[in-house]
Amino acid sequence: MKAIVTPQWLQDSVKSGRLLPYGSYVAIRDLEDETSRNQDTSSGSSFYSRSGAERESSWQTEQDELIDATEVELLLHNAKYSCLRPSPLVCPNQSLVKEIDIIRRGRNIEGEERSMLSYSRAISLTPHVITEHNIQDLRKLPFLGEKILSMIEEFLKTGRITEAQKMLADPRFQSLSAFTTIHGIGPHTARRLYDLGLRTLEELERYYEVKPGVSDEETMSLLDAAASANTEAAVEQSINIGLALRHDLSQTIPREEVEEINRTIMRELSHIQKGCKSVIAGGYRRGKPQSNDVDIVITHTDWNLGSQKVKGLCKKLVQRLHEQGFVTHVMHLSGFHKHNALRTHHWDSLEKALTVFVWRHDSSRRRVHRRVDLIFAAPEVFWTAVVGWTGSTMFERDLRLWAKQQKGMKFDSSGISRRHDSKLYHPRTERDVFKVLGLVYIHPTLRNADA
Ligand code: 8GT
Ligand code: MN
Repeated sequence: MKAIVTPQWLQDSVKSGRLLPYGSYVAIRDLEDETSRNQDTSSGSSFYSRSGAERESSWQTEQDELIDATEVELLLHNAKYSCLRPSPLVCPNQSLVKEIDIIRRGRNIEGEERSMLSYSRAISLTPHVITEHNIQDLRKLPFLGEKILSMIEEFLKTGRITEAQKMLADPRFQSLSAFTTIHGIGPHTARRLYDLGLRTLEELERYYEVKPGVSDEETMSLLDAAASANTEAAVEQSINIGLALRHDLSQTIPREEVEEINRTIMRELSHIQKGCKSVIAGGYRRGKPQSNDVDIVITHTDWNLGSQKVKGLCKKLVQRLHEQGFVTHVMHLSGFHKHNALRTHHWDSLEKALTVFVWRHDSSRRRVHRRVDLIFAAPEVFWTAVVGWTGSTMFERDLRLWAKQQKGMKFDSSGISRRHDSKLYHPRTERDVFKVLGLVYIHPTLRNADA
């Protein structure tokens, strides 16, 4: 039997550190009605009214507002893979998680991948309440190392982790951290810039000859160089844009604006191709009140012909958004080849555009530049793309690991395949994605396995 409950059940359970009886949280409202209303928040406004036939084709439905409590009970709190565990947005150990995250960031900017991963893992493993009394349980987890355990102990005693505090005070950590906040600057580039003697973002601006707030808007020429995406010049260009717009791009985006950006983009898209639909993925979908960017996954509602209809749409849409004054820059545009054999720079072979969006002068909104990622997927891989772009990063990592190590399958945003015979799966719903991978469905708001 299913027990469909309201998100409040989850919030209260998280607060009390255990799953509560769900009797008083059962959603008694008319489910059918509720489901169709919820859908509207994630698809373009022009596609609200669906014909009966369309409504029946179940692959479009997304019922992810309500939570099935019986399913949550099937999840394993101490499992190694975060795709087997429920990870709520805010956990009772948030201050501990933040402290460990400082060390994780330190490892990341120094390029110490393996060490960084063990801190990421430790972070994802701490959603339940940890006290001095149950630290023994934590010690039983074979995948938490001695060093991190003693840090947790130190935190429980003193409310601080010495190594994290040292790191925060380290000028090198401060410079590298600041540098990596700029779009296009990863740990490697940050260290290279530091070695050149650069220390502050102001110095970076001078080095790149960038004026804050001013960026030449000729970057649309990148559109034509699309195939050569991720060349040195393109990376350089995106650093330039990231630096020039850093004061805008560092401001977070509230949920209402995320939704409005999605509606606006889908309205523009409907002028090019009717019958598309979208899901806002990323942190928004995991329930974050504020996002750093907007990730929109788009497909066509026609299961059979959709694949043809989305082909080449990404570029057309970006061009139109630019003409209409909504997109000022394109940092990256890719996926116009069916398969990226080397798979070096990107995780999947979907058509996508990483853009800078801004409200037009005629809009009542403030003109703050926003990072918006547009991802196009054929219907057969729409839900794998949505799962792949919903995150969190640790959740995705474990999903790929789980598929490979436990199921002999390969998961990425552009599809699921079986390794031994390359059989491809075409899930029609998000639940199908989990089913194919042999996993209990995990509600998006329970995929917050990062800090
Ligand atoms: P935020 O935007 O508020 O910071 O939070 P977020 O939405 O969780 O982070 P994000 O950096 O926007 O990433 C969203 C998800 O997309 C992450 O889970 C990440 O794993 C995934 N993702 C990328 N880049 C790429 C990519 O190139 N391909 C695929 N398939 N997934 C990606 O960030
Ligand atoms: Mn995002």
